[in-house]
Amino acid sequence: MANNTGRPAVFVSRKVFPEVIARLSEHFDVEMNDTDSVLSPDQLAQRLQGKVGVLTTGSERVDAALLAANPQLRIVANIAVGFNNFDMAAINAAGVLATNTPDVLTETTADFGFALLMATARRVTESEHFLRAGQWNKWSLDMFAGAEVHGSTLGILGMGRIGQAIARRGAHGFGMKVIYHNRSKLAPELEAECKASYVDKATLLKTADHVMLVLPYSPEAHHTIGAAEIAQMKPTATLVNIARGGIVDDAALALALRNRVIAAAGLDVFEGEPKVHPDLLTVPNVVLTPHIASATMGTRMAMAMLAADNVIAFLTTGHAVTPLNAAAVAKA
Ligand code: 8YV
Repeated sequence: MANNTGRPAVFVSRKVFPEVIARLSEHFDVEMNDTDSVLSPDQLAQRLQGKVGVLTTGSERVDAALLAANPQLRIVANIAVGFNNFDMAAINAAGVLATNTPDVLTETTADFGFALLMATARRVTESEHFLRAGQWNKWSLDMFAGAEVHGSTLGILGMGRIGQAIARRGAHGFGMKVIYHNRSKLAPELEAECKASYVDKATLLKTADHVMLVLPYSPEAHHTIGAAEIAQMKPTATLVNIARGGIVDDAALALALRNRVIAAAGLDVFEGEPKVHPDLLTVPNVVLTPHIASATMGTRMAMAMLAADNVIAFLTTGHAVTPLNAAAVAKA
C-alpha cells in the first residue's frame, strides 16, 4: 500500500537511532513512535493503518486482532532474537512475514551472561550496596565470600547460539566443566569445540555449580525452573536467567533465595516485566538488571539495522535477510 507520496509506508513502534530511520527513509515513508512509550494494542493497531511494514520490539504483541485490523500489513520485523511477542499461528494464517535479529547479538549477550554470573557468584552488587550504605567498617576473612567461578561446573539450559557462546567463554576462558541440556544434542564437532557435554535436565540441576538459562520462551518452557527444580540444585549453586521472564517462577525463586535453598541468582528478565516480583526486591542474594543483556550501542544499532534491512529486502525483493516463516508466506 502506497502513501500519497506514492511510496509504501512503514511504522517504527519505538524510538530507534536516526541512522535506522535514514536507511528506511531511502525506500519508504517512515512514521516512528518517537515518544518511545509502549503503545497499547489499540494504539498500535491505529498507528499501523496504511502501513505495510512495522519494526517491533519484545514489548509489542503481534496477534490476530492486530493483523485483522491491518490486512495491508506484509512484514513484522522484531528488533530481538526472541519472538514470543509474536503469535506465529496468527501471523502465518495472515500470510505476513515475520523476522527477528539472530547472530548480531550473540556475543554481546553471552558477555552479559558472564557478567551476571560473575556478579552473582562473587556477590558484586550485594557488597556494593553494603559499602554504599556505610556498613563497611572492617575487613574480615569471610566477608562476602562467594562461589568459585573458574574451574567450577557450568550448566547451560538451552544450547542455541547464545548458549554455545557462553559455553566457549566458560570452558576456554574460565576452565569450567560445561554441561548442557537442550531439546536436541549438538553435533559432535560443535560439542567438542564448545567443550560441552550433554546431560539430562535433572543431572544438570544437581551437578552444576552455576545454572545459566538461555532457552527461548514457549508455553512448554513456562516455569522450567520452579520450586521443585530449585530444590534439586546444590545449596551453594547460583542461577542466572538471561532468557525470558516466565521461564523461572519468580515467586518460588524469591522464596528459595530467602531460605537459602540456593546461594544466589542473577536475573535480567522477569515475569510480567518491567514489573518485578516485589519479593525479589527485598532478598539480598539476587542481582537484578532491567533486560539489558544485548545492550551495547553497537549491538542495539546492529539489531535495529537488521530489522530495517529485513523490511527493505522483503518489500523490495520479496526475500528478507532473517525470515522466520518464509515457507508459510510462500504458501499463503
Ligand atoms: C531485546 C532480547 O533487547 O533479542 C532478544 O530476544 O531479549 C533483547 O536482546 C529485547 O527483546 C527488546 O526487543
